[in-house]
Amino acid sequence: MTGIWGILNITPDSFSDGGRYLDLDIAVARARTMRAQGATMIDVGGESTRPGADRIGAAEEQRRVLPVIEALTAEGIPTSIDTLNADTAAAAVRAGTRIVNDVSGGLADEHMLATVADLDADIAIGHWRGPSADMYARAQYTRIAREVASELRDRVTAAAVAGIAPSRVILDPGIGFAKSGPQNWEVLRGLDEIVALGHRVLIGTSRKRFLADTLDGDADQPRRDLATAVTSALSARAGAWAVRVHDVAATRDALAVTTAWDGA
Ligand code: PMM
Repeated sequence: MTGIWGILNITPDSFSDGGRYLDLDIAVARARTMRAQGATMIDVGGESTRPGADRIGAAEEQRRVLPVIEALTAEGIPTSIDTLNADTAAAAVRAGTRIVNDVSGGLADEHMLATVADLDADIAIGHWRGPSADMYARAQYTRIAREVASELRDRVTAAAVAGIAPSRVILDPGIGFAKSGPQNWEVLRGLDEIVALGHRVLIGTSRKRFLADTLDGDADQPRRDLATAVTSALSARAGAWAVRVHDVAATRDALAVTTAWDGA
C-alpha cells in the first residue's frame, strides 16, 4: 500500500504568528489529525521552497521545526524533515526524525550528503536544477522523464560516493521544481522511467499550480485537493511508494478506491 506523507509546514504564513507554544500546539494537533486520517509520515518543514520564496537562516528554521519533531517523536509519530540545510537535517535526526527530505538532492548544501551518511537516516532525493527564485529558466528538456531519471541516477551515485547506502535512498522527480505545467504532466506520465531505477519513489503534487492550471486557472483549495487525490492515486498505480499531500483524508480515500479496483 502506498504511504501518505502529511505536509506540516511550520512557516509564518501557515500558522498563527502568536506565541511559540501556540504554534507548537497547533502544529502538533495538526500532525495528530493527519496521523489519525492515515498519514504514514509527517513531513515537517520550516522553510518554504515555493518559487521566489526567500531563504531563512538555519537557526530560525531549527527554532521552528525542532520542538515539533521532539513532540511528535515523544508521541511515537514518525517524521521526515523537509530541509535544504545539512545542519537542520542533523539536528532533526538527533531529535528523532527518520528521513531527510531534501528537494535539492544534496545540491543546495554541499555538506548534506556527507552529513546524512553519518546519520541513522534515509534520504529522499528530489530532482532539482537550482534555487526556486530562477528555476523556471532551467526548465529546458528534450525527453523530460528520461532526463529527470538520469539526473536522479547521478545524485544516487553522489550519495553512494558520500557513503549513503542505496537502500537508504528514496527518489522524487520534484514536481514543480524547474518544470512547467505540461512538463510536470510528462514526468508523471513517464513515472515508470523513475520507478525503474529501483528505489522507493515519492511524489508531491499537492495543491501545486499545474493542477489549478489544468482545472481553470485559479481553482480553490478543495478543487486542488481533489485533483491532488487523483494524481496521488494515479502515482500509486504507476508504482509510487509514497505521496506527499496536505489533505490526507482525500488521498487516503482515493488510494482505497484504487486498491479496491486493483484487488477485484
Ligand atoms: N514540494 C514542496 C516541498 N517539499 N518535498 C518533496 N519530497 N517533494 C515535493 O514535491 C515537495 C517537497 C513544495 O510544496 P509545499 O510548498 O506545498 O510544501
